[in-house]
Amino acid sequence: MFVTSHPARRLVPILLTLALALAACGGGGGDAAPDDAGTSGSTNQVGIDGFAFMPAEIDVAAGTTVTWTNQEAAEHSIRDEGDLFAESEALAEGESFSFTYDTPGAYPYVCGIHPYMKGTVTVS
Ligand SMILES: [Cu+2]
Repeated sequence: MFVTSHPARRLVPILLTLALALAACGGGGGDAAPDDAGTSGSTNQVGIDGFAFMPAEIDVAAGTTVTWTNQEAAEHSIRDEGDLFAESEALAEGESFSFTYDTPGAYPYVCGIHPYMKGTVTVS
């Protein structure tokens, strides 16, 4: 029986697609380390990963908007320990919550879902 077309040729694009898909998966599997993760600092960006705020303690100037971004699959929220703001929505992976601190002071907060997750924003 004669084969008039080359089945192998049709496979090439499929194999290329598979190879690209595998490469993409492999590249994204690692834990993405924050660019400049310190234990504290003047950043206004707080990541949430490994059931912890990173960094947990930050110092900002009055008027700074602090943004928390959940970087893991577990949902988290932000709840001020005082009555500065109401608890955020539960943040899914990749979602953020922001609050602008206008008054100097130390403002501890927790995750409303996991209250053992603690952080503090110190405003000067
Ligand atoms: Cu949490």
